[in-house]
Amino acid sequence: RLSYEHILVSQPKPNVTQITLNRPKALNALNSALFHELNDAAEKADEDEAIGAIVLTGSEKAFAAGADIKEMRDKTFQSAYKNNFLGHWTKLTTIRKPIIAAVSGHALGGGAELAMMCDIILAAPSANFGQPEINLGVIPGAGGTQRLTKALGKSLAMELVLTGRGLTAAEAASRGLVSRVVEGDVVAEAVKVAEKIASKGSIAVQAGKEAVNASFELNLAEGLRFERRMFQALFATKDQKEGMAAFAEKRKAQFTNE
Ligand code: CO8
Repeated sequence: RLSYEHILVSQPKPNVTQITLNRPKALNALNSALFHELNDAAEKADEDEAIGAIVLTGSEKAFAAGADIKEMRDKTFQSAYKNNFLGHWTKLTTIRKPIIAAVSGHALGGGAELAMMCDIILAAPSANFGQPEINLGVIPGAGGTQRLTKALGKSLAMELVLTGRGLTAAEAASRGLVSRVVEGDVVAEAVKVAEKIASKGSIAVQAGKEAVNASFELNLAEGLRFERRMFQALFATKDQKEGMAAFAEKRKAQFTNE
């Protein structure tokens, strides 16, 4: 863990892993090496029984100002296509534990797309989100035309993608791109949310994440069927017995993640 070059990994609470993007001089521009480290750290947290949720953040000035333009500029179609350039970016969406993004400052291009790969986004008042790729002669390549459109609707997403203009934190919150704007320490608040999630039964948490994410892939009838099957399956867990017994006995549930 100490060997990462572009990220910092810490454990602000016994059950929370925090990953901090750490290329301050480049406003956390995302390069290939950084993504390999991010994927590795996220996978380790996913496999760690003690960890219940992950916080992903950047600096005060930038969550991430996008893919590293200097790394990209001389790429050819042939090499990008043959080597599946940035194909490993979506690895984060296969992590089973919840990931909470704490966004301050710029979240642009690949930085906005990275935030949108997380499960919950909390924004500082300084946060700004945008897809400025059009100014570089390209379009978003890691979900900006898809996840942003699902979050904001067609008209606003189209405006952002085609003009390159950004969204303020307040606008992002009013349109549901982020869950809320946090005055004060947004990272501390994200850790608090992560800790709260980590205190629940991990099987139910994983099922909740999987079911909400299914709504992006399935039609309503299939999504409802999936949800009901997961709900029914949870009656096989000890956490369901404990959670409902604790309610009836007017005490706090002690989940064992079984
Ligand atoms: N890539 C590389 N370096 C960057 C990037 C970046 N995206 N953003 C900032 N930097 C560097 C600057 O070059 C500068 O370095 P140096 O000091 O060596 O000149 C340093 O960070 C500080 O930046 P600025 O001096 O520009 O800081 P400002 O506060 O003046 O401006 C901005 C901040 C507005 C954020 C500005 O830096 C900017 O416009 N950055 C580029 C934003 C952008 O266009 N992002 C989109 C990139 S394209 C993309 O993300 C495509 C993703 C596709 C994924 C495909 C997956 C398959």
